[in-house]
Amino acid sequence: MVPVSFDLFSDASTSLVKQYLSAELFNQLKDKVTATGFTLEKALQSGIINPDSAIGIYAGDAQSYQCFSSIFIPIILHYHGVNLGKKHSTDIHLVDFQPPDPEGKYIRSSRVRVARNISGFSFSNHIALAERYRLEKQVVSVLSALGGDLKGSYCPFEHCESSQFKLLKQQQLTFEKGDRFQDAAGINADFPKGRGIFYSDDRRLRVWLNEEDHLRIISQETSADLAGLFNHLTKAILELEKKLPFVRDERFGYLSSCPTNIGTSMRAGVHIQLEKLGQRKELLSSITKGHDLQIRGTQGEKTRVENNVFDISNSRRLGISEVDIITGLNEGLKALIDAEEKL
Ligand code: DAR
Repeated sequence: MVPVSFDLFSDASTSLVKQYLSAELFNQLKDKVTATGFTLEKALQSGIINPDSAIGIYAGDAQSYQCFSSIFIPIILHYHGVNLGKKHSTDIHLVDFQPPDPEGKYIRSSRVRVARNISGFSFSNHIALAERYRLEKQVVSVLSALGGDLKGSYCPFEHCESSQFKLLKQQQLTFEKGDRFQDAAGINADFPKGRGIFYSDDRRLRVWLNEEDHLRIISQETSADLAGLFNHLTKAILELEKKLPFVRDERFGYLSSCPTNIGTSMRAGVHIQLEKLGQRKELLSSITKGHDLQIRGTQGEKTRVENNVFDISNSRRLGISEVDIITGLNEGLKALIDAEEKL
């Protein structure tokens, strides 16, 4: 661990935590410790080691958001652009709207995911190995009881045949060791121990266990049937919520290790090929921004766009409901497809 003192960020650092962590705030927080032993020093590791971090801080448990609230709140206000006086409301129910690209002319795949953490356990960047095994056992017993079209199987990485792991990777069902930001935060500790992937028999539902958060519950398919995908995920979330106590805060919604993923913790997006709009970046950007959508590279966060295939997803997660996210994405995609066809 990199020892911290006030002048802890390099001049090259562009992170929000550097912007908001004043000397007095640092001195006020540096000796605080949460019940699980999480400290400011641990929270800042990734942002110190990676000056190009956008945020630069992770929570190690639910209590971090209270214990270090004087640094988390300004970052949350800046990133999510919300008024914290309002409670975050959850609205997650079945929806019914037409797909934005019924013939699949543009949309190559659709994906909706939520992050969830289980009460009583440290987050992925701070959890001890024994605790991670206990968490894995508790969650897998609930996943294994899923029935109907959610029924599936769990593959623990450390006992997964390399041939099976290769197959899961080919089917893009699994996840790899975390990137350098996650690594510096502690998310890769003891990898791959206590990690694994659950997938339903029809492969539409996947649950990553102990990646950046305890659970990443994902519904994914190659069609553009956003409503069907969202409804499938909603069923899974509501089923799991009956037996797993998800960490949720009145103001911040569902809590996650990275403050960018709180609130709904939902990212709903598509891979969409826009040959013409791809040559009109300012038009593409104005339409996405106008619909609260963000553009990522083809392989996701911090990657580049290949062959005009854009990863387009919701930019808001907090102060908006799950249903508003998916209907907003649908409206935004219709506007993009309309613009593409007009060019
Ligand atoms: N790389 C970290 C986190 C950014 C948000 N993405 C997540 N959580 N995967 C940063 O501070 O840039």
